[in-house]
Amino acid sequence: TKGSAGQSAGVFKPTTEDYQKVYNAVAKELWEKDEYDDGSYGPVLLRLAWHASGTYDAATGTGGSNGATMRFAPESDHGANAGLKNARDFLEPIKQQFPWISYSDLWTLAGVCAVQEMQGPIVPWRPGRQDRDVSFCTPDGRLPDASKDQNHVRAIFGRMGFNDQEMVALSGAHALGRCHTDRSGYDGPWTFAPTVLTNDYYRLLMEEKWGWRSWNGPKQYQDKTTHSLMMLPTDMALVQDKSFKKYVEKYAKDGQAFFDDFSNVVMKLFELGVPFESKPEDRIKFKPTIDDA
Ligand code: HIF
Repeated sequence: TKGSAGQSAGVFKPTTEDYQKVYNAVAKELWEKDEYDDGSYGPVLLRLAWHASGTYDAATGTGGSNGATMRFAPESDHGANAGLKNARDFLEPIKQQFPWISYSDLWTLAGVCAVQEMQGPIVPWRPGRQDRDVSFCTPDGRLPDASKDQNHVRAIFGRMGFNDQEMVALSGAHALGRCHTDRSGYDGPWTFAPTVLTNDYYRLLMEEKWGWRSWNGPKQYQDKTTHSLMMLPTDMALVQDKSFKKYVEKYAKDGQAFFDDFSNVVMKLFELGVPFESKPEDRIKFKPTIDDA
């Protein structure tokens, strides 16, 4: 068949331009649906892509973004994934519009789009993920528990194959979005501009004074100046641990170093466990739509 976009899934061979069209469609919805939460679906889309990818276990090669198994219970019902239905539902009309893309490629592409449209760095991306059935759901407990310390952070991200520097570089994503009492139980944003990616997360960790919040919810920190920002115990672990802290200092001082390292580590996260046929040099750099907004 002649296979134009969206016609026959088996024959159609999408090009870079076709993937850019998907990117543009996600970006358009992101900008249009600006009444959600702090004014953007960007943070929750990034969290979906990360939770899809962060189930990876290097030792067994299981989990990761390949498969998009969070479409199914039990994985969709894992406590760590509470609230991510918002992101999956947001992407459903895009999937209908471009039926040739797999959910697993779409979720990670949308994560890249969210980072870039929230003024973050370009994150090179490549397709090749295939959706898998419910039998590929990962067991509960692979995603991090925010109430824990640096040993837990190292165990979880070490299992995926990350080193200390990469763990800290990734963590800057908490500049974005917020905690919701009806999802994680925690409450509030990490920064004052939760829909723009900056190195503010590191700056606040270094420069702000933090204390325990007194409330009925789970143990979390609040800033002593405005009482309107939060840090999770796992966030604070990054300045309580010497090896982590040196990278926090670095990224607090150098926003460009953060962007460069963040781009690399997010790219790596989204590719964990994916059996690509393409080569690293085939990665696509999507053009952000905010350049011409
Ligand atoms: Fe998060 N994260 N994350 N996270 N996360 C939450 C929200 C977001 C952890 C816990 C939480 C990363 C690491 C860790 C985002 C992106 C990333 C919430 C709040 C919790 C509890 C959920 C809610 O209530 O809605 C823990 C324990 C992590 C390991 C230390 C990554 C590095 C920072 C890997 C990452 O990219 C984003 C974005 C959000 C905001 C979601 C939103 O809906 O606003």
